[in-house]
Amino acid sequence: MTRTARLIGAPTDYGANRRGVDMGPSAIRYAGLAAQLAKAGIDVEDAGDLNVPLADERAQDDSVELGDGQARFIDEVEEVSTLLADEVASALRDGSTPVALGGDHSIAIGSVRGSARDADIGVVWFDAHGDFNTPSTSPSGNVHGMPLAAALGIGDFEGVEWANARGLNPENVVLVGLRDLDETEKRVIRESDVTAYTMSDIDERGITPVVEDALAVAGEDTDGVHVSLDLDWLDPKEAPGVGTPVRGGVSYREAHAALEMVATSGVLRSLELVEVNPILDQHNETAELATELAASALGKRIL
Ligand code: HAR
Ligand code: MN
Ligand code: MN
Ligand code: MN
Repeated sequence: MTRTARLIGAPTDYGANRRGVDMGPSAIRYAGLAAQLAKAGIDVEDAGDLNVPLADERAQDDSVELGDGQARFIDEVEEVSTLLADEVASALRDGSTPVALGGDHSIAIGSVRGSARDADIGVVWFDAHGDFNTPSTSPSGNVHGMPLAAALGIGDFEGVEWANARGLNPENVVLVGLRDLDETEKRVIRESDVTAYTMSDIDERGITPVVEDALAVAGEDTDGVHVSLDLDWLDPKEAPGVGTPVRGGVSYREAHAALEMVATSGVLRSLELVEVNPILDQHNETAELATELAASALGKRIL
């Protein structure tokens, strides 16, 4: 059966403090995502972009309390997450594979929640960062450093209905490629039941066994896996168009190998591509890379 991918643009920068990432969906579409997927034998539907008001029009007093901490634009993040969760859940109900296009990584709150609405899911999180801060632990107040903690209901996010993903068990959450964590964030990750693979694990064991383990852990006793691809997972030499680049990331081939394994595992339920910032990019190459990796994850075959 051919897979139908439904593209859902979430043009937001509320979770980051970098303008430009809100143009990610345009850059990724312009890079030819639909054509790439069609060429790979995947049917494509485009749901267009969510209606996201510009941050500039809301910029006054953007830091809002949540629990004991502060989170910038949290009300706007809630608004976008709620819209995205509905779109992702309805794509799944229609038998399509949702492909959310960010936007900064705060959109994952909505995509994970939507993917988990009618199912028990796992999550594989390809990222340089842990995205495990809470409003109390965040050094920046930027919600793109918090979406996993939000989905899992950790700390200030406990009981925050719009942010928590019902049916997501931390034992089915796996981070891959970590290399830049805040001190308290490290502690919270260690104390949680998630599995975390750092770049050192990839150095020691190689990308293939690490991703094989990640998919097995995420997929165990679940109905499928949400794959969240933060483009800063890759080395900045491969993916310069991101807001928070960190040296020492995975290579072009390692990234492809990982996403090809996502396809062959057969567990992919939903996908997202985040943190592409065309203003910081060189000739849209990071957006192009995002389209290629999406095609790999959705089952493109070389031969
Ligand atoms: N850990 C830092 C913070 O919470 C930086 C967050 C990094 N941004 C991302 N997330 N792109 O993956 O502020
Ligand atoms: Mn991230
Ligand atoms: Mn990141
Ligand atoms: Mn379970």
